[in-house]
Amino acid sequence: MLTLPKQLQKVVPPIRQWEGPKTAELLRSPGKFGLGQVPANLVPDSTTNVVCGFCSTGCGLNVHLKDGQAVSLTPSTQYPVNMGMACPKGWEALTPLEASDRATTPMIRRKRGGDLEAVDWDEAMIQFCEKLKMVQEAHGPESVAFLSTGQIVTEEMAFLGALTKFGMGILHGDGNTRQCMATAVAAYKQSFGFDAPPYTYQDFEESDTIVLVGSNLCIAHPIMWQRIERNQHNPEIIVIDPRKTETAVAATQHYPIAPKSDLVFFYGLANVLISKGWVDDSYIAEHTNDFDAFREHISKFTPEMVSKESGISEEQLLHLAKTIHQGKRVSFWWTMGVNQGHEGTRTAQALINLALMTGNIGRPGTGANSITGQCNAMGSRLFSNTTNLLGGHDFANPQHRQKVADILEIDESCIPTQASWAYDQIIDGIFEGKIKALWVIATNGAHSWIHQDRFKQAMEKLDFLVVQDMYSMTETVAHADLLLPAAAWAEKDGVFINSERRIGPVKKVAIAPGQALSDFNIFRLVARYWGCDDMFRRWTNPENAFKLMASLSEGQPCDFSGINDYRMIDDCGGIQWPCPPDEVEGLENDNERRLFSDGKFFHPDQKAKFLFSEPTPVAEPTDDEFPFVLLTGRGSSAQWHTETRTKKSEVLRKLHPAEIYVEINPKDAQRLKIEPNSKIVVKSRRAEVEVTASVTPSVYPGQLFMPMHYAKMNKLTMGSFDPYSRQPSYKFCAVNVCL
Ligand SMILES: Nc1nc2c(c(=O)[nH]1)N[C@H]1C(S)=C(S)[C@@H](COP(=O)(O)OP(=O)(O)OC[C@H]3O[C@@H](n4cnc5c(=O)[nH]c(N)nc54)[C@H](O)[C@@H]3O)O[C@H]1N2
Ligand SMILES: Nc1nc2c(c(=O)[nH]1)N[C@H]1C(S)=C(S)[C@@H](COP(=O)(O)OP(=O)(O)OC[C@H]3O[C@@H](n4cnc5c(=O)[nH]c(N)nc54)[C@H](O)[C@@H]3O)O[C@H]1N2
Ligand code: SF4
Ligand SMILES: [Mo]
Repeated sequence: MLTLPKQLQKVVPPIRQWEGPKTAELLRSPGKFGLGQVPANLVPDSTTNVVCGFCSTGCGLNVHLKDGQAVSLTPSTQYPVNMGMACPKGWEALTPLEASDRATTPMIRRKRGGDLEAVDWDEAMIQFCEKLKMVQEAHGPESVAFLSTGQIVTEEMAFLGALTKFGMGILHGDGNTRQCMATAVAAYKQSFGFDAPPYTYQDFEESDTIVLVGSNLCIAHPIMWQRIERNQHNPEIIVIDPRKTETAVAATQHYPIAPKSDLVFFYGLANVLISKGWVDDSYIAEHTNDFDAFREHISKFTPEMVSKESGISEEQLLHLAKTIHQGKRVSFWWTMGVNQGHEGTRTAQALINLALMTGNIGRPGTGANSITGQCNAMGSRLFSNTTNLLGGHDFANPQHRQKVADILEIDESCIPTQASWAYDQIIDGIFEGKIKALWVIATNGAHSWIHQDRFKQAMEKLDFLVVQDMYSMTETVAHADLLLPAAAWAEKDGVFINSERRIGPVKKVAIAPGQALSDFNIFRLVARYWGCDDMFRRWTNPENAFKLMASLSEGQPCDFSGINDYRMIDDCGGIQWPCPPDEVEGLENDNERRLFSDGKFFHPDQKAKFLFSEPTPVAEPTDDEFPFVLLTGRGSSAQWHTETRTKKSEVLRKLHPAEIYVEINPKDAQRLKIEPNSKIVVKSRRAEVEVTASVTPSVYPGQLFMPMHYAKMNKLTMGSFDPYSRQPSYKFCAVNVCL
């Protein structure tokens, strides 16, 4: 907790309190912040479509209302994403709202080790502003940071980013999207000139050759997998994953490559394609740069060498190359097996290169397609105001700053001229004493960040930690000095942007418990108490904020300024960007958008770039002491991340093991005399964790797999980062097992 030196108290700027009646009363009165209000704009006894609040698939769910409140839901048959389907999480999406550990009032921990005590919003806001201003005053603008999320609505992300950076003078903020999508962002920006996943889900159905790399679609994106199941072209489904995952079992070809041998493998694959002449020369010549240098670079990745590194035989490599060559519509898809790697950006680009050189981009059923994770990761990529200036702009570009300032009617000098530190740099900054206060919004880093014990130490080092969450008992809340209670998905309005760039509706169909407020309204309160609310006078509600965002997007590759209001999004079944005003006509009947059909990319010369590097070794190779590679990831379609939400559903709890477990190959188990379902210890250089042994051939000898959903998992993982994206390498560290 922060104790303020006497002399400093004088210099802290006064906190501007709410004018007129006390905040709590204002919050309760209808039409202001809407606490406890019956949801507006909906017919009381009707059905309305909202987008699911878990994964990036963005399924449409029909919420059935009684007296204006949600009573149940069914998957929407009309929504173009899911066509009547939903996974178990979607069906259970309303259950977590009812949990008994919902955060219902702001809470303060007055002394370290003490309990959180309920306070009203007035006191919470005064404490929040006083403490953060004190820290800033004493230690400068770098000393306060925020960590946010891919799971709040886009309007909230934009508000948070603008409030902190333009209004509060905070320099550094990042999100859990660093753990997740940063690699894809860096790869696309460098290769295409803008962060632009090019596909539409229809491509799953149109493709005749589907290459899934480090992606366990059946578990992580079950409804995307259903879209593949609807494919009428008898497609080859190729899975490249060290594990025999549920998706690998369902595929027509599985290449169990050695963990983190992807870069070498794909360079080798490119080499085979080139040496056989299986490339599209005219596409390369017309639409790309630097192919010759790329060809030169990969010439040393001979089948023999690649086979040795990846464990995939030369014949198999040739067979894969041939399958890609024979495909008329080949699509490449990747997720965390690529993004969460020490050379993830170049690996993603190795896939982009394959699509470019075979001309498999811009046509139905093709593409170099990064699948996102969280419901609104794509919203955060454009509007979190962390690595990009709002709307995919550049902090360092004076014209961009001026444009944003003009649209928001703020002074250009309020906008920082550089992007923020990345997540890991913020954590390091805490250890270096540069960051003293942290505001965490809708992410649970004390469970999900790498090298967990170190993360928790960092939280304890802070002078002041604010956590804004819908629950009062998460691993991160356990360290908080102040808890701000947030309304959840379905208790607020806004939009999510799904993996295929579709902007879809989120609606207030339920009332948040107690004093909990939507994140949007918490940001309004903060602006007011901080004294910068004049700057945000136009951010009166999410829809008005949406209109500002639409203006900010104008002229950008993500231009959606043709969308006038929420109703239009609803009427069209969601709208994919880009959607400038001249592309609005006929949208209701033809709502599929794919990028690059004209072969024009977003670099100034409109060409895509071939990018490549020398492969590099992993940070922590296996050795005699730690002979196993630990892989981590999603465990079941019923579990969501740190399980704050999904564990609240009795139905979902029945669909996965209750206790932490590790998957180990039968040969290893036999050798080490490990009985199925016995307790064993997994040990890394960071920690030891007791787990249940799940003996299964889905992991290969020498490898282990642990799902990320159990609290202790990330005690084992280590911090190593892709140099371009600074995304952590969650999927490789050296461990051992003992009885
Ligand atoms: N049920 C459920 N669904 C989810 C989520 C959830 O928590 N639960 N989370 C969502 C989010 S945020 C995300 S980011 C996505 C993640 O979706 P995915 O990326 O599909 O899921 P993961 O299980 O993390 O990782 C995918 C695969 O990468 C493989 N892999 C590990 N190392 C390597 C390697 O070196 N090379 C290759 N080629 N593959 C490797 C793993 O074996 C694993 O099967 O899922 C989303 N969907
Ligand atoms: N070992 C390992 N670790 C991993 C991964 C892995 O593959 N392996 N994957 C990584 C990936 S890809 C990701 S995306 C991260 C996810 O990591 P986290 O973001 O830490 O996981 P969540 O459980 O989704 O945390 C979201 C938090 O926000 C709260 N919340 C939900 N809705 C709202 C809301 O509307 N407002 C507010 N204020 N709070 C809300 C939830 O209660 C929860 O505490 O984990 C990463 N960690
Ligand atoms: S697939 Fe994703 S978006 Fe669809 S219902 Fe399941 S969790 Fe929700
Ligand atoms: Mo993620």
